[in-house]
Parts: sequence; C-alpha cells; structure tokens
Amino acid sequence: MQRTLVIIKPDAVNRSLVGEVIKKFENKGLKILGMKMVMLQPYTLKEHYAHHKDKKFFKELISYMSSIPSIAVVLYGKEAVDVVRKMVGSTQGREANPGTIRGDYSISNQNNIVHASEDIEIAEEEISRFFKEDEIFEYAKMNFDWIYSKDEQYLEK
Ligand code: FUP
Repeated sequence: MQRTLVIIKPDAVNRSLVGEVIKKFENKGLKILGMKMVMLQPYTLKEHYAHHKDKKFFKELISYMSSIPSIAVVLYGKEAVDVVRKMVGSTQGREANPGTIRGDYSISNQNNIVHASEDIEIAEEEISRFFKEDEIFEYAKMNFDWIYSKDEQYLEK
C-alpha cells in the first residue's frame, strides 16, 4: 500500500468543489489518513514548486496558491500514487480527459483544482512537508475488506 499527498487548491475551495473532489477519492476506495485546511505560505510553496522556479508562471502560481486556504489530504491505498494521478488527469485543464477531476472541473493551466504527488518518493517528501506525524491517523476501516481481495490486503506490499 502507498500514501500520497493531494492538495485541493484555492480555486476548488473558492468554487465549493471540496466535497466533490473528496467524494471521488472516497468512492474510489482510497482511505483518508489526514486532512486539514491550511493557508499555504509562499516560503513552503517555493520549496514545493522549486522545480518550476525559473518558469514565467512561477510568481503568479505562488501568489494564487497562497491567496486563500487549501485543503491538504493524505490518501492511502494500493498503488495510490499512480491511481490518484490518473484520477486527477493532465496538468492543463483544457486537455485533461473528461472523467478526470481536472477534465471535469477545470479549464485552466494554473487553476486546475488539485495537486497530486508525482511518485512514491516525492509523495513521502510532500507528506512530511505539509503534515506533522500526529496529524496522520492509523485506524481500521471496515469496508477495506470489501475494497480489496485478501491477497491484495495481506500478501503484497
Ligand atoms: P502537475 O504535476 O500535473 O501538477 O503539473 P506540474 O508539476 O507541471 O505543474 C504544477 C503546477 O504549476 C500546476 F498545477 C499549475 C502550475 N502551472 C501553471 O500555472 N502554468 C503552466 O503553464 C504549467 C503549470
């Protein structure tokens, strides 16, 4: 099983889409390990988006991401990193496939509803950037037995 980080971005909060987005992840069978509203600070965002620091959209991106609160979420499940990236869709909302979160709810390159970690290593790095250990919860989820086969739950990582 893997953990991954999702940020429900300021445009989704502003447009009252938080519940819609969370519902998709819950419906899929992903388990919420942590969730909080957070006013992202430019300092943290500059670290989070460091790979884009030379892009012309960088300044505007930091400004938009720190404009109103976001919702940070830790999700858990089998191959959760790839599963969530597929559900989120392409960066550019206008090109994202219908059925994906960005494809269904966005028409912008920047205001694209969600961030989702790119790979397993980055996911763990991002989780520790946005969450303290005591903000992430381990608990038994009754329906997990019905979401996975026994092999998937107990035999494989
Ligand atoms: P993704 O992994 O799909 O979130 O995409 P990127 O890491 O390429 O981009 C991160 C964020 O930068 C996007 F979610 C929004 C912003 N961005 C822009 O604002 N303009 C662009 O042209 C590309 C990305």
